[in-house]
Amino acid sequence: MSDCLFCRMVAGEIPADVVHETDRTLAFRDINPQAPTHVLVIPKDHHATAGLLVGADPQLLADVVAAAHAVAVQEGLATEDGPEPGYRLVANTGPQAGQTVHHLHLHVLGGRDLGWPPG
Ligand code: DGP
Repeated sequence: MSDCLFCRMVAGEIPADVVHETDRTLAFRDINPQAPTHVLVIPKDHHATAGLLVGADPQLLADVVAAAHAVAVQEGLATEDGPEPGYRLVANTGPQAGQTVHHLHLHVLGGRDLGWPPG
């Protein structure tokens, strides 16, 4: 989609600080980090939400989650077989949850104690 910010990043039209990439996913640092590690993981194809993607292409949703875990391992937030020290995956979905970019993205947050409940 030509008017989608994240599609334009996938296309290389807008610069991104890429930390991980597969043939179908891209991960880059958030422009406004909320934690020492704050990376966004997206499918390269445009899908607005996880709920829409799981119906259209469930394997791609699995690929996005796998990429998020790979980022967490790369960032020292988890190991291949364990969750220590830990990280949070967030998918803001819809206006009341604060989704501002309507291209599915998983926030990978970590590197500090994360409070609960979130704001
Ligand atoms: P959300 O509120 O869940 O839709 O999160 C959108 C995130 O996208 C937000 O944390 C800020 C980030 N963001 C917005 N514009 C840019 C950009 O141009 N580059 C990068 N790297 N991140 C962006």
